[in-house]
Amino acid sequence: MGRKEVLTGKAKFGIFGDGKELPQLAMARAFKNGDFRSGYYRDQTFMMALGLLKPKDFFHGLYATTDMEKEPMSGGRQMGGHFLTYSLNSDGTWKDLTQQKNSSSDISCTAGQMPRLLGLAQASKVYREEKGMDSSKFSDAGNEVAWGTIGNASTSEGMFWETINAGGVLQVPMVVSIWDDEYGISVPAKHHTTKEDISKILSGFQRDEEHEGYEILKVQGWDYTALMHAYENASDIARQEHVPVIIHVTQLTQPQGHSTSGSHERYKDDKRLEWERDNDCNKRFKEWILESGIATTSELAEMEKQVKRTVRESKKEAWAEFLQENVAAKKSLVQLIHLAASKSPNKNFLTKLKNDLIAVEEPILKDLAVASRKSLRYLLGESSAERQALVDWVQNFLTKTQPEFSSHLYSPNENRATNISPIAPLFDHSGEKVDGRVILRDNFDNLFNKYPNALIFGEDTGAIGDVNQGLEGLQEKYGSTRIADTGIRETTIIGQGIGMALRGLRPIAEIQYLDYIFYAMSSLTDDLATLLYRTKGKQKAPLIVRTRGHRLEGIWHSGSEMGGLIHLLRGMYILAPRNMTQAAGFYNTLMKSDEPALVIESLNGYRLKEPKPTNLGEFCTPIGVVETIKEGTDITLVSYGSTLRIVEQVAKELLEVGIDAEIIDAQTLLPFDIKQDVVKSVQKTNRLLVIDEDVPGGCSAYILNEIVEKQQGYKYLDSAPQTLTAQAHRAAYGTDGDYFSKPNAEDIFEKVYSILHEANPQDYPKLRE
Ligand SMILES: Cc1ncc(C[n+]2csc(CCOP(=O)(O)OP(=O)(O)O)c2C)c(N)n1
Ligand SMILES: [Mg+2]
Repeated sequence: MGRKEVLTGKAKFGIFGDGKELPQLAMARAFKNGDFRSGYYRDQTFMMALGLLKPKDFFHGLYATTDMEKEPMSGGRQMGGHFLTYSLNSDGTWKDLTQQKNSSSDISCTAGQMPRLLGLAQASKVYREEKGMDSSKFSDAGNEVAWGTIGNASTSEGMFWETINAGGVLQVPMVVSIWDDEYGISVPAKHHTTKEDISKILSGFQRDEEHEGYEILKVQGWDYTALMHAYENASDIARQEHVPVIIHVTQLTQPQGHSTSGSHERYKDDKRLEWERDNDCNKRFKEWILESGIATTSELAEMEKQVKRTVRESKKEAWAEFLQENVAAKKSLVQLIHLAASKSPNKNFLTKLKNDLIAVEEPILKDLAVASRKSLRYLLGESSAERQALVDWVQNFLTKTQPEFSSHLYSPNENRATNISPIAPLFDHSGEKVDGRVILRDNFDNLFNKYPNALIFGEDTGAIGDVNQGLEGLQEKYGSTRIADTGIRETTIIGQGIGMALRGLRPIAEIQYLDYIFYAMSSLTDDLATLLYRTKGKQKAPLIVRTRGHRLEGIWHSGSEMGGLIHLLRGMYILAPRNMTQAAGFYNTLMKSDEPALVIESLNGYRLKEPKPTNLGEFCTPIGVVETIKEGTDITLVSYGSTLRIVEQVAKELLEVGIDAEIIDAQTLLPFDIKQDVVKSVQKTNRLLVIDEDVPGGCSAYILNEIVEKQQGYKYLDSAPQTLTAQAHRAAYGTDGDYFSKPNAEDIFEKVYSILHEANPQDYPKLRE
């Protein structure tokens, strides 16, 4: 029935759980309150079995109804077949997750659910081991299992293997079910899996007497009693022993094909089609029910009839609900256009518009937006009350409708990161200056003391206290669960963070160098950055990602690629502190908030001396606020991170030729300057140069757009606004490589000088021809 909705044009795309029903019933039976699912689009039966999804909800998902009350899985933001439960109250505070069955919100990227699964499972382990925190809403002594599901073909993805390995190392309570239908859309197993058998090739992960590892179970997907045993067994092993389990569910089918985008007859031969017909898990389940005398043929026939009726009614109701408001809105809009037409010289055009709208029997929001907005073009220059009524209608309609598609990119709640009040760092009179890394270390010490649910992990993060000693000695103090080393596996480091943050912990995931964050980019952009948005505020993962970058040398160590990050990570905060006091202040602010962020520490700043604040762990650097670090009158220079140190040096040199530059530290790249302070500087200097070490058109272009377009800086400019960036390539190695790849002091000096030369060649004669 769902497929038909796509064929008739009511829905755009449909993907369903058919062929995979029976193992999901077994999984639902073993699933307990407090447990979490991290799965994919086939799991509708599991969701329905637990009462977390109703047939009507499913149809609303197909129609993409924007009302979350009606389409509870994403309010129309995701394709249907992507599931979730609600972890948050409407004010953004946590529900008691131990009292409900939980599903993290699905994403479409195959295997993208795996890294997060690791963290969901690890949370149980942390809650079992760490006694000093209030875990009452999240865990009962770590007795929760994280249940993963994945298609057989998706086990080809690197994310799958990385997660499996990490799960074995960490020994966390996760049960990974592989729904094996021997295909991935049209591509058969021989192209996906060595030996065409995923559990066979995973067998090296099987635990034995000498080694920890996995329990690996293999079970046929139509065999209900075997499935029930497997799932009960898996649940016990994972829940009690915290040993991960893999359940390879074989011999599943995919009736009709992968999705509404095509039939499976195109790629399965007659033999396979016949096998699927004979062995579909529902068919064999039915045979087993009859053989066991659990029900009679007529009882089952009656049941099927009733189910069909329920689904048909649900479908009808959902479509009626989807249309309800639109139909009412259409009625009022038709009336308004009619009234406006009656007085207008453009009556004919407006009447045609009205009639076209009347003809749309099942209007969607777009129909209403197009007709209403177009109608105003025919009323240009008129000043009737009828026109005004239409204008008001359009405004109201857009104000009400746009948030349905655009809300919750960031938190609408009180503790949104940009709402956290700044607290200045305090200094005593000793004037003591210490290495930047000491400020970070002692600030982290304060934070781990203050927040018992905070933990940090990454490559070299634990025993040695990170590669720059910003966590020196903290593992001894807080233990190896909270200050932890991980394997070299950026994607699952982020996955650990996402999963644990979803379960109430405050993880800080460390990516050793910025240039290696790209290994984890999919989990960051697809999962973390979209989480609040795609759940319309029903789930949150306040994960802090810590990394170091800027101004280093070499293609994979320069740490400059800010443009890529700010574009892919909308939904996160991106902070580029120029020194370790600013960085520490950002961590303090973020811990008070509950939103995800990326903090890029300045790699060449760990050994630079800074005055040590006395209120460590307390002072808060504001997010979204720029800082003027030198006042000046002739030009505004905007930069961030380590490049600022060069800009500051150049500003002194510029004074020698009579140019007094104002320097502004952007500090926060996402969001940039929410108080719009830069334009105030431009009003004074009338000239603007944005300097960074990213590629041309990268982060500097974004900043320029913010100032010139959003802040309307163009009004105050007497010279063309410009950017000064690195070369278009990644940075070459060594001092010379740096000098000739990234903007250097001479580049900055000459660029500023050339802007003033152009404006006033008399006072600033040509520097070089
Ligand atoms: C990263 C990524 N690549 C490709 C796709 C397109 N795609 C969606 S489902 C699918 C096949 C998945 O097959 P399998 O994992 O066996 O699951 P099944 O649908 O058979 O249950 C593909 C290629 C995707 N969603 N994500
Ligand atoms: Mg498959």
